[in-house]
Amino acid sequence: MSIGEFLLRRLEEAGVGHLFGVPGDFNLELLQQLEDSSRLKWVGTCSELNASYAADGYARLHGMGALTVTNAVGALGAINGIAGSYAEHVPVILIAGSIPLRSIERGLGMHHTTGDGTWDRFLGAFAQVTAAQVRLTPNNAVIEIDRLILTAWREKLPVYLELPSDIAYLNVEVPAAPLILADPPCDQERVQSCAAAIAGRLSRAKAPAILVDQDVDRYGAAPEVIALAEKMGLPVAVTGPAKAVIDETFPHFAGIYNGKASDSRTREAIEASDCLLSIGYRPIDGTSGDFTASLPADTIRARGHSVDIGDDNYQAVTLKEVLRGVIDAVSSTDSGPARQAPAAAAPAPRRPDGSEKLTQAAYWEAIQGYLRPGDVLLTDNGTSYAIFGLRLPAKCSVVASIIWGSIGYSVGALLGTLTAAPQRRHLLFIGDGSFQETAQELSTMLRHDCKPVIFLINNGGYTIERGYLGKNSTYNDVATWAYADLPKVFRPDTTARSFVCRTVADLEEALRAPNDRLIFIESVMDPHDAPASVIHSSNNGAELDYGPRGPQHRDDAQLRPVT
Ligand SMILES: Cc1ncc(C[n+]2csc(CCOP(=O)(O)OP(=O)(O)O)c2C)c(N)n1
Ligand SMILES: [Mg+2]
Repeated sequence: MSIGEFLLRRLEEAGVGHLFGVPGDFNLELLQQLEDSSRLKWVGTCSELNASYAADGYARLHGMGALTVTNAVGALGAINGIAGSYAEHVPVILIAGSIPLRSIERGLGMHHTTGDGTWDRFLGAFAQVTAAQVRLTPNNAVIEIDRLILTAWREKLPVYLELPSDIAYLNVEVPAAPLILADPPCDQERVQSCAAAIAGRLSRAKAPAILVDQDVDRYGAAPEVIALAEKMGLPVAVTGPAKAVIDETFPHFAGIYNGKASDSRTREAIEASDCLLSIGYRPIDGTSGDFTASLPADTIRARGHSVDIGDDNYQAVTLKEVLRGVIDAVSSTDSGPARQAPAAAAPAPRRPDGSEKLTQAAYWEAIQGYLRPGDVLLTDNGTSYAIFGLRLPAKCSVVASIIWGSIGYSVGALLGTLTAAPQRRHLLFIGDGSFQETAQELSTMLRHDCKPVIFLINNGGYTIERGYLGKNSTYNDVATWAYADLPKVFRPDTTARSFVCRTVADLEEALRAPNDRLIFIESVMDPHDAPASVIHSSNNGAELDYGPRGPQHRDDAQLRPVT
């Protein structure tokens, strides 16, 4: 089989049904093989950055994603998104069609290189932000393709493959057996003693609890966490990046833990626990309430492939197997209702008069009412972070880049989630500033007749940043676009429904539109209107970022909470 065909076959066997990306002379031969074989579906994007975001969004719902780009100019366009996948633990396969081996062996300078006879710079760049990198050759292709795909899947991290353009059509001997995505078997003694140690500690504790970070989703362990919590009646809190990983309608769901910024009951459940099972917890500013988090001394730290309990470190164990062992080892606590009441829901509704100017408060209240079970919610950085304060119906998913936090991510990611799960309803919450980074990918959604609902907040700029610094500064302003006209620009024969909402009544009308086509809802709001949680977080961020002598203390330098 040819090397290119084998690569496509392996991707297909790994469950990857779509390939995102942008063509170039160095990957056209692989794209021709894709077209000839019809193994994967091609989804061309407007930019490599957006392709990297799309593959990431796709992987979050589908388990793995892939993109192909051309040498260097394409690959470096995608590197921001790939680094984001690395930070957010998302398995993405980046295939860079690269310069022919002939050029490398003969030292021929080529376009899309730095022109100085070097070839390894981009492998070096990607070594910083991927779990594995390789330049394929006819000698290594069979082994390395499997190694990289398996590494991405096992580590939940991106990988980078260079496919030189002159080898894709060469035939090599390939295995007949399909690629099986599986972890190496655990060491059974280690799994059993680890599970017994966790079960013993949880059972002896008076107030045991579980803290879930996003790896629980990546390793597919949410059903086990829920089963354990149910059996023992344990409260389960999540970090922001893990919002919706535990169904928020689950009776033992205890809210979002974020140090001092948490609801008091959530904080109590975690910090006053005498045995906390924390799973994949990564303390950064946004998951630790700006480093005010204080986990109990007796915290068990479980990860994808290892567990720390007191002095013991368990290796050769996988999260799901450990949790299954714990579930079997603990006895059922007939606790009846949840020990820990779930954290507070969204603020009590206030009935605004329909003709009132739209405010952030009224907006998020209306959005809360719009949500349905099973929705996929995407959010970008900005005041749209308010979705973290909403109470989600059953079976919803949240896709956001909280740790990496690259604005514009959510537009590309939306293309990916729509491609991965077309049967679900997808809602994007984004600000004008973030949207301007990657807006053109809307055209790909229209091209493929996708039907998301896009909620865009037009507040003239970077409101979340105004809470750090520059409350009235022009550097926080953006150009005014006719956002709601864009569907027409990107697809002249579009049937998308577009709305511009300035009042509560406008928004209510837009929300009544049926979901039978793309809906674009632009909501115009005041640049100084922001949810209190977002303003607090920005104000705290400024203290961390600039220190006590920073410019944020000047008069009127910062958007502050309304008192
Ligand atoms: C790629 C990138 N560039 C810049 C930033 C810094 N940044 C974070 S949020 C933000 C503003 C977002 O503004 P908008 O999307 O309009 O949201 P709003 O707060 O106005 O609702 C900026 C510039 C970033 N996170 N990522
Ligand atoms: Mg804005």
